[in-house]
Amino acid sequence: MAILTLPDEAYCARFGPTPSYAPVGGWDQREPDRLVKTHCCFCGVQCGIQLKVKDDQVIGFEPWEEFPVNQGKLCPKGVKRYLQNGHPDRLLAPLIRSESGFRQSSWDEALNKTVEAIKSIQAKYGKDAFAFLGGASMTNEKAYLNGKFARVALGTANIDYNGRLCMVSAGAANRMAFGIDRAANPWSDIPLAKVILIAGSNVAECFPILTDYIWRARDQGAKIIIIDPRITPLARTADLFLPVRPGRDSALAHGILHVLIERRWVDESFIAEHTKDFEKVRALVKTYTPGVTEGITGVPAASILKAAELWGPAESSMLLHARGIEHHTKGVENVLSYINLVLATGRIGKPGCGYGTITGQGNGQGGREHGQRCNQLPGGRDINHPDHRQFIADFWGVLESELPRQGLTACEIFEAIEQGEIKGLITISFNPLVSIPEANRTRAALEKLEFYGAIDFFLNETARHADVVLAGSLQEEDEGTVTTGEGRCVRLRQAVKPPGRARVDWHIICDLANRLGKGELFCYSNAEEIFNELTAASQGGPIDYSGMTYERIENSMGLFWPCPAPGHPGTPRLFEGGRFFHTDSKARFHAYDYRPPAEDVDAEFPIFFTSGRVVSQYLSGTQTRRIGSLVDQYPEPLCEMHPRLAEKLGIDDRELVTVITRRGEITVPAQIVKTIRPDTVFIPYHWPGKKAANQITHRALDPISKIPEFKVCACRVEKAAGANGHASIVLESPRRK
Ligand SMILES: Nc1nc2c(c(=O)[nH]1)N[C@H]1C(S)=C(S)[C@@H](COP(=O)(O)OP(=O)(O)OC[C@H]3O[C@@H](n4cnc5c(=O)[nH]c(N)nc54)[C@H](O)[C@@H]3O)O[C@H]1N2
Ligand SMILES: Nc1nc2c(c(=O)[nH]1)N[C@H]1C(S)=C(S)[C@@H](COP(=O)(O)OP(=O)(O)OC[C@H]3O[C@@H](n4cnc5c(=O)[nH]c(N)nc54)[C@H](O)[C@@H]3O)O[C@H]1N2
Ligand code: SF4
Ligand SMILES: [Mo]
Repeated sequence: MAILTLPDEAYCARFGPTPSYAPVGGWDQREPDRLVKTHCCFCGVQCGIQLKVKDDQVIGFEPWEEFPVNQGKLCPKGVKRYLQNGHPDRLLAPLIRSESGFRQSSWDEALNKTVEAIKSIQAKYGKDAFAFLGGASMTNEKAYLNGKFARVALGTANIDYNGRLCMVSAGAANRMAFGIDRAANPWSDIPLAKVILIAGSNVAECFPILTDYIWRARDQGAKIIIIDPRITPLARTADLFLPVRPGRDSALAHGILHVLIERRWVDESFIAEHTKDFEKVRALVKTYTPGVTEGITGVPAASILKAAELWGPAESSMLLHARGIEHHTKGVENVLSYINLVLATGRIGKPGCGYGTITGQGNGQGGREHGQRCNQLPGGRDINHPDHRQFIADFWGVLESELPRQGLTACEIFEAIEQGEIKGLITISFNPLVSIPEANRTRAALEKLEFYGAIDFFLNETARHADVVLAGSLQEEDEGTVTTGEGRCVRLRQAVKPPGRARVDWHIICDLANRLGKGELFCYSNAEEIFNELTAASQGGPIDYSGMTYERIENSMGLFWPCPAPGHPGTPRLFEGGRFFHTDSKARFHAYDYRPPAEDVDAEFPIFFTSGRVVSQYLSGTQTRRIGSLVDQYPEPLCEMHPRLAEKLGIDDRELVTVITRRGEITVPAQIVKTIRPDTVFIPYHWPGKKAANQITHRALDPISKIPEFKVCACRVEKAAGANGHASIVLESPRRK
């Protein structure tokens, strides 16, 4: 089997040795004690990987070629993910903030301090004054436990998670259109499609391994259409690129549907038999002629016609989208408008025909299923539905009347802290100071809290404001499962024990519950027991895992839900035979007229600002800004701008520019590229402090999903005051490995 940790000979012959690619201190050449088959800790592709373990430390990796999704392939982050467990910044003990900074403490002291704060805040201000924020990088087991802990041990309504910044627009739209929230197809369907439409996703940088599926389709003659304000790496190889103005996607989808109807490329019999409300959409899109649509979206009418001509008569097709259309105040409406194209042509529920929102975080799918969202109970149950409440109350052995009601969403929790309504907070696997809009407000809110506790394995920027930091576990330090972007539940394996005095996350949660007097409901001897409780709690619910066991998952390289019985094979492809998950089995069209973004460009702020990712950095950067070779690949945030805009402003490549919005400003070097619309600038958001894109974004929320409008606001761009020549900024940077 090939070992990928060393650059191969052919590579070295061509490029010479690659010292910067090696970890600090060089490659670890020792023979491992064992190889552990598990998954990458980063994106929703969840590539299979084998971790090399020596003396209870992760020292490297080997490909896991049998895992079908990536067949041994890994992206730049995947090949470096192993460097975290032995990292010098790894938290090894609980920390307590004192006058002179953080000091290490015993677990007893840290946990008691946390529990005392919970009790005193709740006694003084009520149960809901203490909030809990979870995350979707964690396992299904922890997502379930977070929800149970908040509702049963804390008794608070205010629990939500970082997927509120990520998957919720797609999730809401999926439930509205199809009655279920999951990718409709296994990715093995992608190479079978003859047309692939990708809206608002930089697949090559954000889901590198998924690119392979799209190229396989292309090799078999598929046409690729990309909709994005930037010519992303994948767009450079596409058949058709639609350079949409930020914040205009629902109009663009309506424009394409207009042409499909005019040219009679809609499947009237599928629409009649399997869907509802098409007539409302037909009436709505009448006015979205190619000319009108061009006026709104900036996409040439000829390209709109071409998109319809490719999609309309295709024998098979797949729609994929990600945050580019979802991070909007009309994120749900954008998704529903694109789904209309799939339903109108009836191409779903068949090999090579379907749909998928590309799930972001490692457990972006499972993280939204098991009850850590403010409106959700385990099994995807609705916290407002009396029967669902009763089922879970009985299952947990508590009174239905004691089960909290729906609470606030993630950004709303920070607003309630500002208002003084929430006084205490615990976060686990979330770095809101970097990841939610208007960082200055977030920082002020954190300082307003009477108590803040963070559970993490690195001291992330938010945790620096904590009173107590509880040293938790990395993905490879715990057992569990995650559900991938396909809807495939896979098994994560513990490779090593948490180092020092760090603890497995779920032990910390259970210990807190115990100290809050609810220990009897949080008695687990291993992660499998939590999983078995989770699957039992999901039985009969909208998200049914009740047929799954660790053994079954491992034996079949993952199981797709719904999997409602022990002998059930799981459901890789949804909607076969045109059967959807609403009670009448019909899918729903939705007719939302286009409306502009919350903050559109004007004379004072004439440029669109948008933000997103680069391939070598991950989310708020806590994990990847510590890995030297990933930092070298893209060391600091750059502001992408078109040469025409740069010329107008008199800016050279790598010269410092200041991007100003109504919230604040950020100064970074310019990166002049022809691959972005001249009316738009883009800055990746993986850095904190003065380099944080979220200093200038805004908290306008989608009314249904409550996702912030990360992908569009209005800005002004200027040559930085006092900027002299070409600059590189020295960032306060964590230690490197
Ligand atoms: N390298 C890397 N990979 C990651 C992550 C990471 O941080 N780094 N994060 C993971 C997570 S959690 C997520 S959610 C995914 C995100 O995956 P993606 O959604 O693919 O990534 P983004 O860069 O957020 O945005 C995608 C694209 O949206 C475009 N865009 C901006 N505004 C608009 C608009 O109005 N309309 C349209 N159609 N497009 C627009 C941007 O130009 C960008 O190319 O990536 C996952 N994978
Ligand atoms: N401007 C702008 N802002 C954005 C976006 C954008 O496109 N533009 N994208 C948004 C999106 S899609 C997302 S998903 C969010 C993500 O934003 P966050 O969720 O805040 O980002 P992360 O970096 O994942 O922060 C998670 C923290 O969890 C820790 N962690 C990871 N795994 C575990 C675990 O298993 N256990 C414990 N205890 N800790 C763990 C990491 O060390 C890190 O400190 O950012 C959002 N913010
Ligand atoms: S594609 Fe995603 S899961 Fe695969 S190696 Fe890269 S970051 Fe990890
Ligand atoms: Mo995300």
